[in-house]
Amino acid sequence: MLICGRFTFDLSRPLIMGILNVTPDSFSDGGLFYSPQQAIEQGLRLVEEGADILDIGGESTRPGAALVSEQDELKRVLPVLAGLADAGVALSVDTQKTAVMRAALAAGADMVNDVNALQQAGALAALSGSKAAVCLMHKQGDPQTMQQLPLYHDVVAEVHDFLQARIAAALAAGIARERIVIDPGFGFGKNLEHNVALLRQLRDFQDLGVPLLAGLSRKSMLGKIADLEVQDRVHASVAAAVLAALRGAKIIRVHDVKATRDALKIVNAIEGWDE
Ligand code: 7PJ
Repeated sequence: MLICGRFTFDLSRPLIMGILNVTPDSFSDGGLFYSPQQAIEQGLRLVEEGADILDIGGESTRPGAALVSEQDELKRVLPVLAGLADAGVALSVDTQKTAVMRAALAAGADMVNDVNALQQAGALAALSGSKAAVCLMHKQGDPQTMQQLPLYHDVVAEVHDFLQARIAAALAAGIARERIVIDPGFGFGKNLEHNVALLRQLRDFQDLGVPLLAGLSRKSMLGKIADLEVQDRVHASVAAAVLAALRGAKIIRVHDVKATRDALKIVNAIEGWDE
């Protein structure tokens, strides 16, 4: 079960989180700028296509991305939250900033997706007093430099232990276990070998006792394996989503909601998961 603000999900089938970027530099949207109004329209399309959750991001976290000020991030995210409040799906805000978390939760966000796993000062406290879900993601280094030389002794063990420690920190801050989601953070300070090991061994994270989110959509590991440019990675992304679902992922974060939904309907039918 996952408590996610206004929603409670039973997780009897994997959920689809549709990516909604309100940024000028999100790599896999090919440099498209989504204004808040365009993002709201795109969000409604993703709901039509079968998204269960929309992940609204006003700060690109891709490798090498520019930093965004708190004011700019709020100017991007808050109108989209308001515009999609009645869309019938859970609304997640993708941010690392405590102040943005506080403002988004006050504006009704159902979830906070933090690639920094609530490590910024005040972030744990910002979440503790709400009913919102939180995604705690692993990364090594900062988006500006993280792909320069990712180094692990045992990537699966190290990511596992980091997530275990962040779950403990969240629980200690008063965030109920039923609100916590974890994510190994594909591509965040990981080379191809690291990413392959994490997806291959995704089941090793199930012992942490909270739902797992997987974000593989259009990522460079898929391009490297199948020799594909970013705009041609839809089929590879769907394959990765299916693999993640079969290894226990309960939330799949994707750009291509319709394609992923179609594929997961087949998975759900064969695995006997609820539709
Ligand atoms: C992820 C994310 C991910 C979570 C991004 C992109 C890069 N949040 N935000 N997991 N990736 N939780 O979408 O390709 O993998 S931004």
